[in-house]
Order: sequence, then C-alpha cells, then structure tokens
Amino acid sequence: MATAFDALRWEVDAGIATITLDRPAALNSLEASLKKDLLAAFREAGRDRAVRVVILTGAGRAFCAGQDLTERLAPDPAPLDVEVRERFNPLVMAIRLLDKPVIAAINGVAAGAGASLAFACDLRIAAEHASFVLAFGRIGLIPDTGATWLLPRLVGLGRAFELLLLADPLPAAEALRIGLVNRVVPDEELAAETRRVAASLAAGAPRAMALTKRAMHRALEAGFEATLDYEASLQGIAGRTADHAEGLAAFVEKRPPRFTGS
Ligand code: T3D
Repeated sequence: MATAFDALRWEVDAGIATITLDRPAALNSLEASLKKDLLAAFREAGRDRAVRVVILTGAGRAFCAGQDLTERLAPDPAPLDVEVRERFNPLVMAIRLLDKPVIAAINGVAAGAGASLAFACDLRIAAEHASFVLAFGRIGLIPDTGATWLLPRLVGLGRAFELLLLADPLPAAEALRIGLVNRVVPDEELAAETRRVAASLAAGAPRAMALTKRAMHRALEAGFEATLDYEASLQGIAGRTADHAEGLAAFVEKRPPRFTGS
C-alpha cells in the first residue's frame, strides 16, 4: 500500500508494515517532517487492522543518526526540553504502547536518538556492519529518548554506563554478545531474515501477543506478586479470545492454527 508520508516509506504486505526512514544523504537523521511522519506511521500501524507486525529500518547505509544536528543550528530552535518532550518522547511511547510487535532491522549505524529508537523496539536484528554510537555526550548532551531507562534494562547498568559515557562505536557482533540485539546477519540477508521473523510473528495470535507485550512492560516496573496477579488478569482476557479456542482446536486436530485476532 502506498502512502502519504514524505520523509519515510510505508509499506504493508502480508500483515507486516515496514517503515523505512528515508533521508539517506543525512543518515536518516530526524528532522521535523521525519519525526512527524514517524509518529503518524506508528499511529497508522496501530489503527490498521491488516497490520500485525511492524518493521522499522533505514534507507541507505544508516539506520538513523538521531536528531538532525543542522536543525539545531537554524535560527530559534525549540528549547531542547520541549523538543525532547514533544517530538522524541512520543516516538518511543508510540512504539511501547503499540499493541503489535515492533522489530528494528538495524541496517547500519544507529546513533543518538536513533539508537534509542532501536532500543525501544521489541526485537532488534542487526546487519553485521551495523553499529551503535551513543553520541549524545560527544555534543555535550545527555542520553535521551528513553536511553537511560532502556539501555540498562537491555544490557545491565555497568555496560550501559560504559556505552553512554565513553560513546565508542559498538559493532553489531559485540552488541549481540552483550544481548543488545537478538540476531546479527550478513548485510545482504537483513531484509529477508527480518521478514522471516516478522512473518512468524504475523502468524501468531495477535491479542495474545499484544497482552504479552503489555505484561512484559508492566513487569519491568512492578514487584513479583503484582506481576503474578497482572498475568492472571491478562490470561483471563486471552482465555476468552476466539484465537485461544482456535489454538486448542488446531492442537487436537494436529494442524497449524489460523489466528484472526478475535
Ligand atoms: O533536538 C535535540 O537535539 C534533542 C535530541 C537529541 C537526541 C539526539 O539524537 S542527540 C545525537 C545526535 N546525533 C549525533 O550526534 C550523531 C552525529 N553523526 C555522527 O556522529 C556520524 O555521522 C555517525 C557516527 C552517525 C556516522 O559517521 P560516518 O563517518 O559514517 O558518516 P558522516 O560522514 O559523519 O555522515 C554522513 C553525512 O550524514 C554527512 O553529511 P555530508 O557531509 O555527506 O553532507 C553528515 O553531516 C550527515 N549526518 C550524519 N549525522 C547527522 C548528519 N546530518 C545531520 N544530523 C545528523 N545527526
């Protein structure tokens, strides 16, 4: 399906929406229209019932180089706190609140808020020549767009400090070793491998997946007993879906389930 976005490409095929940041000459850095389009694309992914999984990737040799720094040099840029609150934070909240899995297909360098976007996704698959650069400190800023919350939860506090304070490039292989990405594949296989994973998710039970995402995010901020209780409530909801009945029927009939999201 073609769309009305200017700064990104949006395609939906077989239940998979692919959002491609499309400013390759500026390494897909985030300027006003791209930030606006990206938020709109995540909202569209939430609304479109045909979409079961979202892939976020970049055109050209980068995933995303974070804030477009030329925008900061323009006359009268928005104060940074306003920019972060109003334009960056809504992006990572949209990923987090989207009740569908989001995969970052990290095709090249992910820097600054571009890395934060990847951290906010549910799964990360990286090309072997991709890398992360936590570039905030290099320009005298602090990590934002969720980096201080997400990164320690993904790799632990010590490694997060190292990455955020030293800001050395982290190659994909090392990112895999420390658990920051789920898979690393040869560059030319990134799109196909990501699609394979997305297709597998798209064949799953959508409501169960949405509830799983909600439960996992809640669990990150709750105690054990509260989590047990929350899991029980969400399981009650999952247990009443047609997809659960379909899953049971498929099991006893020894056939693959056909989940509809109802
Ligand atoms: O509003 C706010 O500021 C608040 C929010 C802040 C969140 C943030 O994201 S802060 C962090 C911002 N990002 C950065 O500091 C990263 C800056 N870029 C780099 O450090 C490097 O470009 C990379 C490590 C990402 C890649 O290096 P390399 O050597 O592979 O490429 P390059 O030659 O530096 O860049 C290629 C082109 O992309 C170049 O343009 P040119 O010379 O070919 O016309 C470069 O200027 C452009 N580019 C790269 N990053 C940005 C960018 N243009 C604008 N903004 C960028 N962030």
